[in-house]
Amino acid sequence: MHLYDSERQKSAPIKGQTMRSNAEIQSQFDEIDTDGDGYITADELKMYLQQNPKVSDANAAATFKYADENSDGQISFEEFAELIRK
Ligand SMILES: [Ca+2]
Ligand SMILES: [Ca+2]
Repeated sequence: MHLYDSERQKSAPIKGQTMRSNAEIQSQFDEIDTDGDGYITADELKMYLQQNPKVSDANAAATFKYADENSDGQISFEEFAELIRK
């Protein structure tokens, strides 16, 4: 799962799966939330996205801004789930 790719390719959901279970979303959330505090920070998202070296800092920052709907500087599980389901 690549957040940045999925955002760019909205019209082509990965393997046709538009719905994911909460358990799948939770496990991915936990993978990104490396310090386990229940929120994804810009740094955590960037580290995760840049496992793919093609993702630039600007792209990571744009993805974070897009996901952080209430602009409090962190992505809650609810915001993350929204992002995945879009
Ligand atoms: Ca965290
Ligand atoms: Ca937020």
